[in-house]
Amino acid sequence: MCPPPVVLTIAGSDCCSGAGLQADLKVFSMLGVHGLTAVTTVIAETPLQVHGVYDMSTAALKEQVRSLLACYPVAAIKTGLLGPASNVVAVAELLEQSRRPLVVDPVLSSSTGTSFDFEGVITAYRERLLPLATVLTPNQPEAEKLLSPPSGPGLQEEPLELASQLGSTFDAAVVLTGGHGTGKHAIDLLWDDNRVSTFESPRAPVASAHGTGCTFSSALTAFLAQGHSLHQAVSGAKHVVTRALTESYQWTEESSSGELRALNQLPAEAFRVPASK
Ligand code: PXL
Repeated sequence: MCPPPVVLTIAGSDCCSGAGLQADLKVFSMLGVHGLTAVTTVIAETPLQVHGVYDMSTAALKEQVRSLLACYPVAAIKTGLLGPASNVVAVAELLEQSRRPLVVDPVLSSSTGTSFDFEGVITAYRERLLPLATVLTPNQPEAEKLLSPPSGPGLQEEPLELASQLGSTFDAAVVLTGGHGTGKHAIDLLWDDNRVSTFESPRAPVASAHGTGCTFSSALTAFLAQGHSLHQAVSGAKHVVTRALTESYQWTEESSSGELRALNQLPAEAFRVPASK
């Protein structure tokens, strides 16, 4: 039997499995690629609350990535939540010589608003990791932070302006994801070497969405590893997230504050969508 393409996610552990490397692995296996994981940080959380953050040592992170890259024919790599700035730098050092497609999802906060923007992280992204990326997948707040001058006022640009500034600054394609907006449609914008495409879906009627960014970027990585074009891969990844949102199941918290939602808890067939033409 022909082995499937291999992908590596370098990301945090989300113990409730809606986001992080657990979400990535589920998406990878549903899309038919073999997923490897290097853990950067361990997040103790439930879909509505982050309880604690426990970083891996840089040595542990490096050893995971090094040994995996030495052993497997890795076709594409994604980074998610990396933890402290030292981890961002370590990952950049490890991937400097890599020629594989690199998807950087610059996770700077949880869906519930807990900041992961630790000291020096933005600078480490800007100076070390973003220049190595093939494609960046920030949401609007992440794009604004990555482009804001250190300690200056926050940027408030139009999506197209943000995507083109990021793309031309770091010589990468950019997918600015639109899930954080409020309009009737969730619009993702792809900027690729001055070509712009938009991908639109009706905004899913869900109260809270945990793990959409990870689901999107891991699906994108899987489709790239399978040899799809960037445009096809973005279109396919958008489809995966839309299905994940509309078909996610939920639990109701017994105690106080209402509903818990977890993404990716899907029947396998929901993920069996080929990237479109
Ligand atoms: O959804 C962003 C995210 C990414 N990665 C990990 C997380 C979270 C959200 O909390 O825990 C590991």
